[in-house]
Amino acid sequence: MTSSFRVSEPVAAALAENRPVVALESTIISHGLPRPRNHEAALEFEEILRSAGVTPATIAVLDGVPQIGLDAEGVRRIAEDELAKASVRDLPIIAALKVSAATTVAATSHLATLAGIRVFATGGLGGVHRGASESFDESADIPTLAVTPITVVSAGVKSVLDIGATLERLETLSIPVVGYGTTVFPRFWLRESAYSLDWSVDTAAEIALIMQARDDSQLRQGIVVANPIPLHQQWDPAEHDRVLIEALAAADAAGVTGKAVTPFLLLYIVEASGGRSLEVNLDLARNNVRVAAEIATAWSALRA
Ligand code: PSU
Ligand code: MN
Repeated sequence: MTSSFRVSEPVAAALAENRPVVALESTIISHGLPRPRNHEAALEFEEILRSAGVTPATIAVLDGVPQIGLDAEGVRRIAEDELAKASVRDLPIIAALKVSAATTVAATSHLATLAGIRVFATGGLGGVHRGASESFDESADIPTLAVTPITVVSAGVKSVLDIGATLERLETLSIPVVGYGTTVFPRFWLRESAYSLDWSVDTAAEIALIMQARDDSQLRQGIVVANPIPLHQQWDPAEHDRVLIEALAAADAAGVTGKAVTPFLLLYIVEASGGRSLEVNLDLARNNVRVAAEIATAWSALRA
């Protein structure tokens, strides 16, 4: 069997030696953050991991080949080039046609799992969009996590989504959701939503134990770690509510559909908030990367 993906030298060495590795996605860089901050962010997320003794594995598809771990030129490409946005269903097509693409949470989870990586940090998960009972717009992130054994650290889902419906889908698909230092599901820019969680832990060691128990029970599902932004860093709720209503109306008026919806909303909100939502987005993502580093370190220690 020939390998359908390429694992970078540092990532391969870390995995072989049971040293901690954290996967990072590229859609947040290519389609979720404005330039040039996206390039700085991609480098910074990797640096946060390295300084915690964790090997970063930023994942993207370059010229048809899935890359598990990027070099400096690869990071530059996901930040500066016009890349496609690839979810799982796009992977065979972009591989065959030798296209370059940024990977969503779903595609990143799939590729990281193929490479043997167990922990992944992102900003927010994709979920069920508002009006999904009409549009059927549910991110492939959710069903992919039902069949992909990765632990993904996110600040919940963006408040642009239908949070209640997203949590119902996670329940239906039997995907464990654990609050990290919280009993309330976070909504990305804001620490809390109206939805409480059944389970909460305070340490990375407990998440590692949950991962081990998951393996022991031979479940196929991944684990969602809901890591809220610290209160002092969250977005002002009143401004958030105002901009959100405006953004949803703008998406509706522009008639955006399909995979363009999430990038449209995110970039609209950055502009309509005068950049404030961007700072909050970066803070919550850094915070997720730090927690993922702790979890990957605890996982390596547990297996040692
Ligand atoms: N949430 C963010 N920023 C992002 C995304 C989600 O805060 O950039 C990206 C992730 O890559 C996620 C994708 O997997 O959007 C979901 O897109 P869709 O809703 O089209 O499935
Ligand atoms: Mn969608």
